[in-house]
Amino acid sequence: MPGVSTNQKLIDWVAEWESIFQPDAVEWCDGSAEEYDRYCEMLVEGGTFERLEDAKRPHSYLALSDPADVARVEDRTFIASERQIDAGPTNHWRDPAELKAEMLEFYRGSMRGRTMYVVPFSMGPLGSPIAHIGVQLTDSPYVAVSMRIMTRMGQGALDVLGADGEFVPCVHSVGYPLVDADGTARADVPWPCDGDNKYISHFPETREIWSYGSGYGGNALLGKKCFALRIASTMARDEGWMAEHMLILGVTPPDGETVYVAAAFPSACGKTNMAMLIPSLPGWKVETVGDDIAWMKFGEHGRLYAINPEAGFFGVAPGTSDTTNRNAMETLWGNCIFTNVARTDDGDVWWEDMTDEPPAHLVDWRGQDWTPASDSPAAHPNARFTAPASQCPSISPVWQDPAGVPISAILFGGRRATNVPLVTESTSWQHGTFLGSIMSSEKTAAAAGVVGEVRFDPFAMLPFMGYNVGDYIGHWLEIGAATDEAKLPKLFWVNWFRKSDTGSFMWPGFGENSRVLKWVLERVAGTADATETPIGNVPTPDSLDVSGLDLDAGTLQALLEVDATAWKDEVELINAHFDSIGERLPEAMRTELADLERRLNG
Ligand code: O2Y
Ligand code: MN
Repeated sequence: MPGVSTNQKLIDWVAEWESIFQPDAVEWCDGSAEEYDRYCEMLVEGGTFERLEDAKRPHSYLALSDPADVARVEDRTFIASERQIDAGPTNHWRDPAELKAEMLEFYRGSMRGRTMYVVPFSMGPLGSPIAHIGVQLTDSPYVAVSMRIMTRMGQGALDVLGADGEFVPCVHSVGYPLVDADGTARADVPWPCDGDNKYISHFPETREIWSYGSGYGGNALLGKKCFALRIASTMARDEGWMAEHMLILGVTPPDGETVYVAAAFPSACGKTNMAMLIPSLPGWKVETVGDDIAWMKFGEHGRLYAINPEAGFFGVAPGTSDTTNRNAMETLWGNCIFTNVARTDDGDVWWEDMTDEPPAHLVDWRGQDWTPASDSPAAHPNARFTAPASQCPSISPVWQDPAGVPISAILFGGRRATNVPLVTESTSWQHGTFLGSIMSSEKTAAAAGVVGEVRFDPFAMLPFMGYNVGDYIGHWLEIGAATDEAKLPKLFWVNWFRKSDTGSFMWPGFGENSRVLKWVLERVAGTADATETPIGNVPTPDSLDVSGLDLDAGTLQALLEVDATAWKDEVELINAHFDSIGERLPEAMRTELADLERRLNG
């Protein structure tokens, strides 16, 4: 029903793909509550959704995926640029024309017997100058309803697009036609996909996304990783802004002004917990603007303003509890979609560590009976909740402000048992860019100061850069050169995971991380002391507020220590990491490394 849009480019594009996919019907999604309920009901009837008990989890659904379709597939994620060097050493490169020809073989007729949904969406508040519009074609109503939670989906996005607006075209098919080329029909399944035959393809030069074969998460909800990070990072490079894998917080000291902080964390570093942090420090307030992605553009007076381009949370369920993340648990009271968690006998959901004691009986994520004696987890480790951000008790009052929030500090995190202090302030934007480029996690637990296998994940963007990692680091330097250094956010490196010689975590983490935020804000304000070290400035023991914490002076010293001997080994690792980035690594990063080495040598 093209009457809902006057955008001829969009109408022609939809018609072109209709002839390729050959669906039985085309539906333009308006994003209404009535439409959402109708699609959910259809998903219940088709066996994809089970409605949870309204008394327990109102207006919520459980989906169990095909066991072959449970996570993002990095080895099937492609960056298709004309030249391989533009995708760089960290992406799977494909020739765009070849990849399109290969995928078209699968796309042709892949929606036979199905409906093609036209899903218009805005990444970011409708009409925000920082937001952008996308349109996803999909044969998955599960994707359509998930996109309504995760984005501003429907007629509002078409209205912003207008007759002449630009959109990022995203095409998606689960790759399970119900009628074959000969006209033979087959029955649908609860979670259609195409086994291991998956393609998550990005064409950064033409700003297109083509996804095939998966219905899960980042593979299928194309606004998230595909658009808001891989394609947007390319748009940002070309247009002078930033698309980053960062949460956004508003932090308010007692009787103080709110300061906005963005933070990049690789997976398994407690990013969602940090995004919804409940501060332990009396009188402090932490509010959530975003939990995963930040788009930042220069606003008035040369400062960076950030929006959360998403409207919902697609969080990992296992491990989420009232102890680890009470705000997330409260967000999930209702209006949610749960995927691959377990179902309780009274029609609610459960996952590992949600409660101290597991229920005596569950139906697990594979649809099998489960008891605490079972030898596999009840929920898949990558089981997810899809929840409206508006339901989060800590949601910031300005999270939908079209102007965004001014960012004063950016944190780079990682999971390091050794070497990396609790918090380190960079000495300049260039030095901070260097710290972001060496973000890393240790794979194996370290004992007695032995470094485990270190995996670098620059800016927590390794799987999400739409172009060459060296150019990406170069873009950070260009952003730094685009305004006065004083107007840029201050850059910090944080590590909640440093271990003692006996192998236990030295920092309590969770709400206590507000103490680190306090020091960060005080450094931004110029009121806290710091000690210079070869890697940057760390708190003086007195400047970090550890009042009321059971933390002895020796542990505090160990948390902040920079061991020059150990760091010389680290320099070797960084050297190898930089070698792997190759010819596009900005010279300034080699300079920073040489300067670090010189400082370590005293
Ligand atoms: O497995 C997936 O498809 C989800 S990946 C994801 C989801 C929400 C936030 N972050 C991520 C990620 O991989 O960084
Ligand atoms: Mn993420």
